[in-house]
Amino acid sequence: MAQQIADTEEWKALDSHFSAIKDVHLRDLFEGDPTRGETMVLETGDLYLDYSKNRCTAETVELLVALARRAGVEQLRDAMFAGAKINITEDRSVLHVALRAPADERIMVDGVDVVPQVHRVLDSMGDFANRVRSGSWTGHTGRRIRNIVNVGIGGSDLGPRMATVALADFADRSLTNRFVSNVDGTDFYEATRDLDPEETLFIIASKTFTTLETMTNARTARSWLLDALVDEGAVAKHFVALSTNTDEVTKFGIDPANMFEFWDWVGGRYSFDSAIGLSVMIAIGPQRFAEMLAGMHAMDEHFRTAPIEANMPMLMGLIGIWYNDFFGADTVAVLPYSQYLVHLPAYLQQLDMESDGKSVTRSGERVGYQTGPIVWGQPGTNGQHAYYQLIHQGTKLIPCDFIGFAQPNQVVGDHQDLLAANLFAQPEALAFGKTRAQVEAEGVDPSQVPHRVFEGNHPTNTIMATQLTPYTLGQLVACYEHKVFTQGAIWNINSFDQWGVELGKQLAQKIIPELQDASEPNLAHDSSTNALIRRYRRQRTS
Ligand code: G6Q
Repeated sequence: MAQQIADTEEWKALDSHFSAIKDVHLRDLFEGDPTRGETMVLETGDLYLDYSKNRCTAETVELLVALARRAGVEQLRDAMFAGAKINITEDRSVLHVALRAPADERIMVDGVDVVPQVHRVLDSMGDFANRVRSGSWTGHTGRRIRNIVNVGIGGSDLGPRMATVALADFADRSLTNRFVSNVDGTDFYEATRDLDPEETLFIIASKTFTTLETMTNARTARSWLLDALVDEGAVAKHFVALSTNTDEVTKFGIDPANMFEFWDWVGGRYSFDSAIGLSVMIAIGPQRFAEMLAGMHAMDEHFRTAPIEANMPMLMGLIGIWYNDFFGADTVAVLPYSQYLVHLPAYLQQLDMESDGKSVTRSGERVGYQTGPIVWGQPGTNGQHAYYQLIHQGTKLIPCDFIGFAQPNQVVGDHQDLLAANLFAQPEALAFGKTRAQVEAEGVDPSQVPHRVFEGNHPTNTIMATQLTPYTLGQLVACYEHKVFTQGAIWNINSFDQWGVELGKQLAQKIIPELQDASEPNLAHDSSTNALIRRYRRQRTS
């Protein structure tokens, strides 16, 4: 078996450092170095990262940086930017960074510069978005389009959904945006029940154009439209496709002229800045979309050029590894103090868990260490009145990323200061806690004391920007993309495939006829699955 990262000197050095530091309290770290709140910070573009409330010293960071060097993170990063086929199990380049490259850059895939293709598609998306926004693109009956329904799932849903809501303050409010992803028919029903077909545009977003859920919803959308408009010719004015698969788009009945293309070197969960972002572009306009791409590109440049210890995504990745692999933390909470970022945790959940939820190395050996964490979260302050209890006083170690902004998008009374006060209070409480002596000094009944003690020493990052804008959202998303990359590179796994989603899909295909056949099927599953199918068949028809 080849040497794994956990067998290296660098990993072992971290292991012994962990034994020395694991019980050191953040209170002591701050007491020992009262300036760490000002020095353990990084700033790039409009993002400020305070990583001082982590259970790390300068030595920890040094050892983590050495680990990154040993793992060849910089080399793999450079290979990605150079268009090398680092997605080895699918033999593909990984070039979401090309989607936000300025027009004068050159990025080669198989001897072809892909940057002009990217800008050609961005231009045609821009034309189309402007036509919809201005009302010059009308529906079949000449009415203006007012409703945009994105039909897609996974990477073709979560990114556009997250960004459309995140940037609502920059959107044309006369347009309604809806998202349909689930094959549960109620998702389609609820998204369309109050819409007028004459004013509705469906964007069918599917890289492969074969995904069961999306194709089922797309066919339902087609029937929904034609039930009202009757004429098949209406499809051309009410359906566009975002895909890499022209043949399947044509077979579905969408004119390839209404297809916005992307490429196999864009992974689904890395695609909302490609044609998959058309719904976002229609909402906020091409100019704002370009600002988002500029924010992503700025972070790409930072990731590509900054030394590891001053590289925000790399450092966040390394700190994550410190908790995941040495402290044994299983999860990471992402807690945006912005209601507009309500879908960010779900978006990051796919980005991280589908990328780094792997258990074999790039050469196929079982890993001897923990890989990707469970990612979860919701906007603060809501979570404070729900699950923060466990983060503060439970038995599990949950590193948290707090994300917030200095200026609100909408000034509403003094809400912003209340929001920000909570954003600063929670990491403070998590880090420093409340000692037994402090609780006792409050004159609390002795039997109550243990219940009111906060042990503290819960690690957090705080990420701040001036305001939530397309640019800062772009920076933030690219930062997390590269954080996930960094971790995958250290664990020596392929962050860019997702074979783990295949088995369930295959089994579902086998089960569909077993649910629908008129005659009792001959079931050959395990006894549990067989019994569930039989019960479903009985209940479905009774
Ligand atoms: C993302 C995954 C997955 C994918 C969906 C939708 O990285 O590959 O979430 O985006 O399965 O696939 P299509 O876009 O092909 O419909």
